[in-house]
Amino acid sequence: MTSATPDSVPEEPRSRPAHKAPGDYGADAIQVLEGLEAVRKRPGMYIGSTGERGLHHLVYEIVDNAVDEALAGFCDTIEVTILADGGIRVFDNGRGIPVDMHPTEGKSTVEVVLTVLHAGGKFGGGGYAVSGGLHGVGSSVVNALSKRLEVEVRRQGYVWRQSFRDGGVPLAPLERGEESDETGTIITFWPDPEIFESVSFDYDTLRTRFQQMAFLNKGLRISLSDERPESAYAVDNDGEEAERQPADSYLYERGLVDYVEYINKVRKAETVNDIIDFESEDTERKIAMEIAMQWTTSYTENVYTFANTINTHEGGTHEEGFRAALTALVNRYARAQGLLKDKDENLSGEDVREGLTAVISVKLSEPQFEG
Ligand code: 0RA
Repeated sequence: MTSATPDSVPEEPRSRPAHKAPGDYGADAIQVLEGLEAVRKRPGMYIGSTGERGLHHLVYEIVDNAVDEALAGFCDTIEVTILADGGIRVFDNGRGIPVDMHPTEGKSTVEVVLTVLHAGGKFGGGGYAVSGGLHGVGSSVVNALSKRLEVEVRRQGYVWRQSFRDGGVPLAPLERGEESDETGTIITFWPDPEIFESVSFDYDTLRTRFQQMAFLNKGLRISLSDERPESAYAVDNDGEEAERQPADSYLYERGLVDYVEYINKVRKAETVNDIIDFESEDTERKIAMEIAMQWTTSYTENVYTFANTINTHEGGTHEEGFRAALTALVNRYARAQGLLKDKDENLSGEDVREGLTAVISVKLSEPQFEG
């Protein structure tokens, strides 16, 4: 292997991993499996935990890649399906993962993306890759932690397919199938029950996250449906009993404005002004921010902040900057309007934010997260 060796894949020793790899494996393939084996040995380091959160994180990793396609302007639809047998299918209508031979790895880029750790960072350079994947480790981690994974890519006039088993072992190279003039990616995976405490996805956990992602990425449709038989619920169609599978679809053309409107509606808050919103982007430094806010007659403050679509519960410089700027601005305005006299003290930050609902979203290409 040449200079393309991912930093997380140890050069030595080259011992054979515990996998039962079918066929003849050369040194490159063994190194790839060692990378994936490292993920299987310490899943927590890559996805946080092997509990509920870690399990759901697998879905977010794949969806985040699709969201990156949307942010780059090539995708407007993501469909997630919980399959009848408990697997997860993620469809997006982006460009599709590149199918050509990778220049240094000796296999298709699809296979590289799905088997080489940190592959995500090596591709699509220059664009905004700013959705919230944990450390951006991506699809290969999902493959490593799945007992089965199937990828189907529509690109360059054809449908391309490849299958993996037991933590990322390819059954065969990427195969070219029938013709197609569409583009997009479908990744279907079945989490490994030997790794996770449970492999049962919670519909509402996924639904809530996808609604939030739709608010934070205006114009992107994200749908979720549940085909598991036990999830069906009874509905009454004009006196006739019927069954329905859970399904939801989210698309917000106004993004954060829709988010603030939604929050205040759910809270049944009485609003006092039209929603204020603005956005700004520094294309050179590849940073962007968007804010929407509205005051209500309630006494509580509801300020939600996101960095690369991850809820930053513990605040950060984006939230501090917002608070300081808002307090200074309102005081300046109040003095200019004569609402505050020279002898009056400034309004405090708490005064200014009383009853405020705001959503702040920043997108950065090189985020620094703590904790
Ligand atoms: C590598 C490079 C490019 C796109 C992708 C990967 C990609 C990955 C995923 C995962 C799920 N859906 C995806 N869609 C795309 C850039 C493609 C190009 O330059 O044409």
